[in-house]
Amino acid sequence: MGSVGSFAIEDSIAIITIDSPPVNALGFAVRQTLDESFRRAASDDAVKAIVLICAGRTFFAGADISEFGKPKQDPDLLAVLDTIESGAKPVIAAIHGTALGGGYELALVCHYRIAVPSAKVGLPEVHLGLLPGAGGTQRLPRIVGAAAALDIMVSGTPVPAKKALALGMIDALAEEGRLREDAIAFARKVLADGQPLSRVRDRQDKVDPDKGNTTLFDDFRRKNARVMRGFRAPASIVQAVEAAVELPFHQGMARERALFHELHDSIESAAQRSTFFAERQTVRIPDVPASTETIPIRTVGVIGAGTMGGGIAMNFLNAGLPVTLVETSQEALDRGIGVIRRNYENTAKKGRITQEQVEQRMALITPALGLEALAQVDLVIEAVFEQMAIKKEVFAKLDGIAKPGAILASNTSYLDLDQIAAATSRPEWVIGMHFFSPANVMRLLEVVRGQKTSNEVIATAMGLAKKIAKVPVLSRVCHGFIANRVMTRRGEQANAIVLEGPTPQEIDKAITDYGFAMGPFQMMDLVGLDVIGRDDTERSVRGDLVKLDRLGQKKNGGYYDYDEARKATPSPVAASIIADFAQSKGIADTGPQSAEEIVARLLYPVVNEGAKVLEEGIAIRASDIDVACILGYNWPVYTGGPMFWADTVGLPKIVAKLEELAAHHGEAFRPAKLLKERAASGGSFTRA
Ligand code: T1G
Repeated sequence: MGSVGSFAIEDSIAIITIDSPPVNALGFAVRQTLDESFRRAASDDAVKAIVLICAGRTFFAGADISEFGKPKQDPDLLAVLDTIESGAKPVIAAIHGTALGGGYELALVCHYRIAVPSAKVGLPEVHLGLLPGAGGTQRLPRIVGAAAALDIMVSGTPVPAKKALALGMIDALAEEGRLREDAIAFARKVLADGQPLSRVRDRQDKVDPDKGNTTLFDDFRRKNARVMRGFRAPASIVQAVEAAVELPFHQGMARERALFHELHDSIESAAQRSTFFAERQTVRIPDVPASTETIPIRTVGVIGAGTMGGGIAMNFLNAGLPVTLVETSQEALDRGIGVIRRNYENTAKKGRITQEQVEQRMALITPALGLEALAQVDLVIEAVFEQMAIKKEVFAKLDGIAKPGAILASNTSYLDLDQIAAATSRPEWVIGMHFFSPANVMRLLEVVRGQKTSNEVIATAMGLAKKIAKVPVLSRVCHGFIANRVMTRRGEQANAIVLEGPTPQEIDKAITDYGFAMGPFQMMDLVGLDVIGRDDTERSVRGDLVKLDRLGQKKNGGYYDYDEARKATPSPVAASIIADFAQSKGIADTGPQSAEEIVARLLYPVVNEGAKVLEEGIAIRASDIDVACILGYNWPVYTGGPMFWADTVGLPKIVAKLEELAAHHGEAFRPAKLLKERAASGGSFTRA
């Protein structure tokens, strides 16, 4: 028996158990063990049926992503699946946890699938820039039909067991906690029934009806154009499912292999696989050992029930933690709680939570009008107006109210956390927990460590992030921390080059074609020019537009004109304001012309700022900067984020362009020392 499994026979049923923490990924040792075990079961006449089960937290969670890009080690997954599927004895896959990717594809070559109600099955390869490459694109349509298969594989969303049963993705539910016993009983029943074995690959009844139905696929592409935009894998999945419908199985498998290899070798998939691991790397802090004791957080206080405070509170309510929500007036409190309820009601209308869950979460809120209500909470998160004086006042009061051992967190997005901590007698207990709006949706949580923040408080905040479904990125104190600081460079460049010839629509198109959902001018019009430029001191195009009461989408247009349906069209008024402003500044039309040049001008300074954030020790690692930009600013994940993308562009090319820009536009473009060093040494930011 291989090193990661066990083989037992109970009354003619072979039980093959794989135990390869943390998630029974189908790495080399697991594949070897599976191959040996199934060959043994096939050759042992005492064995009449086989149960395949996993120990630990989950059934196989897929191929071992860490093996990608490394030399192949036989037996490869397809060979192992073939050994299982070509056997003459019934095989029952016993599923708990999350049978995902190659894990569920392995279940599909078994003759039957039984799962506990808490299990989920799915094919999430699309999130890695891949498609199910072990037969999933050919077998799943043969079980659920092409339409359902497209949804499952293009969304990548795991399917809960009960729904999987209804779809036919599994054949039976086991009792929670009795998976092994119920799987063995299921195997006995299969033997007793004596039905001839049927293989998923041989079924045509779910795919034949769609032969020639090109409308099904064209409609799917059209309906999903927005979410598929810029990605390669979704389009390949659609092609693979078309092959499942139109071609015999073995030809469909060949089509799947070809499409899989194209994706596997793409930069997009390398970027998305890198991001998968980068998101899990952020919790590793060199000077805060993983063994650091954390503080139990059972109750939370949120100061401010506005957009941010309400969204922050929802994260903890979703995790079942009671929240004391503090405002300065009953009217503000009622409004804030009303917004939270409406958010939950809308989620319930979409079927994502039940009405009962809405009420359960609302019942966890304790409204309060004074900070005194926070005297006993374990964690306080302040989300008041972004002004240092106000924050200092709040923290000074909190210092006199909060119990010893309470963590005092600020949601500040730019301000100096050390100054805020200094307003208290307990700076060790002060930390930044910077949520991104909408706080109940965006997965990034920037955790800001002050000079004096204790390791226990840092470890607690980083651990709490996972509990509230966030990905934490640790930052030291600087203006804007990580994501806001590096992405501010993009906004600055957009405002600069719009004076040098490129129009707002040309700049927005260049950046949306690069992969962002929205360009900087579309974003400013959406948020509101009076909001975005609220703190501006010097004259700007934005300020001139506001003076004309052009506030963006909400009023009279902004950089664009809008019709009643808020459809944007280029604005002659904005063009004239821009031209006048440029003339007043003596700026000539010397800006970047091509989309590629616009992207370089907008994003190379972001990379440069990332290098500075690294060399100043604000961020621990380059991939943390990528995670922060992908999860905080929707930087297109298939580029890997600014630092991964810079490596694919080539650091010397970026340095040369920045030097050229510095010569024309000043020192702000001068490449950071670390960037120049990496470029000169042939190094990179994110390559191992
Ligand atoms: N390969 C290698 N390591 C993996 C892994 C995988 N598939 N999945 C998880 N890990 C590691 C992860 O890096 C972390 O390591 C630890 O396990 C716990 O993960 C041929 C080609 C299963 C739902 O995409 O969705 O099959 O940081 O922190 O929140 O068609 O992990 O502790 O050292 O995420 O409880 C398809 C990816 C692969 C599933 C558990 N499968 N994994 O979530 O724990 S491609 C996937 C997940 C494929 C075939 C194709 C989640 C999880 P460390 P975690 P979790």
